[in-house]
Amino acid sequence: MEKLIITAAICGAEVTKKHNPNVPYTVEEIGREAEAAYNAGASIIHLHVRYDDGTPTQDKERFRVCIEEIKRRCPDVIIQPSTGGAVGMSNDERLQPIELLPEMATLDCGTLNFGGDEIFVNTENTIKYFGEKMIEKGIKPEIEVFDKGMVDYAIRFAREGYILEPMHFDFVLGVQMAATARDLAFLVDSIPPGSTWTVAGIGRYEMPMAAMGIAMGGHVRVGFEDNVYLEKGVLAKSNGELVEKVVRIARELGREIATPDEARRILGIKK
Ligand code: KMH
Ligand code: ZN
Repeated sequence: MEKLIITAAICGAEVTKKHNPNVPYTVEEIGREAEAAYNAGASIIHLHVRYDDGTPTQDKERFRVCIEEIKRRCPDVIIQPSTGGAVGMSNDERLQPIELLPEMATLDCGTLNFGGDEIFVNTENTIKYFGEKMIEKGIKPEIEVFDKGMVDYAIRFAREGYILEPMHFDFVLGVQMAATARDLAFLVDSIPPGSTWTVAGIGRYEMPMAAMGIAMGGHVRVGFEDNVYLEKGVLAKSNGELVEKVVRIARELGREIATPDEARRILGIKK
């Protein structure tokens, strides 16, 4: 098995300090949380940014200063800005961070319910538009999959030239699609040979899904964006604690942890 790539989704757009006071908002807090995750073993930082009051933003300049702060603290980590942003943002608003030419960025491959009355909209044209932009700028997409149909969209759009292969998928389970072993196995079985994948379980499903990802030879995403608890009733003090827990499980299961450069090789990213 390849070494394990751990992605830390340190901030998200929806979770707040009311859920966990350690959720980062300021540039300094975002840098500190990225560093804690990196020191614990994360090789990729999945990045959303906030204004100091916690409001999510896709503002290019805010991304620029946050990325500079992260790179100052962990120069070799892979930074993966979100192009999902927050529900309700326009396409061009969401795409701003790719102007900074990050090594990776997310590419959400379908529309889904996002709690209450919220809908996270990714039409076919949106997916194609984002895919083309990422090819143009040489950015490796992480294809965000919340449902099986999104795998099928990615396969179709790759065939049509909007996404390059081999593809890298992130299965986000527990938002719309259930977070079960059966669902994860179904998704893994559905992606083209030669693809890579990671799994992110939401809320209480985070660590069970991480353990399954480790055992199945996939990769793992954890972090405050997906879950704020270290264990039942215990808030995590930092994203670092969540990454440390994944590292402990991986060690028990005999899986070594990838460095950022090893992650680049596994994902086919040229630095
Ligand atoms: N905040 C969600 C609406 C991504 O980063 O690409 C979208 C999201 C997915 O988090
Ligand atoms: Zn995200």
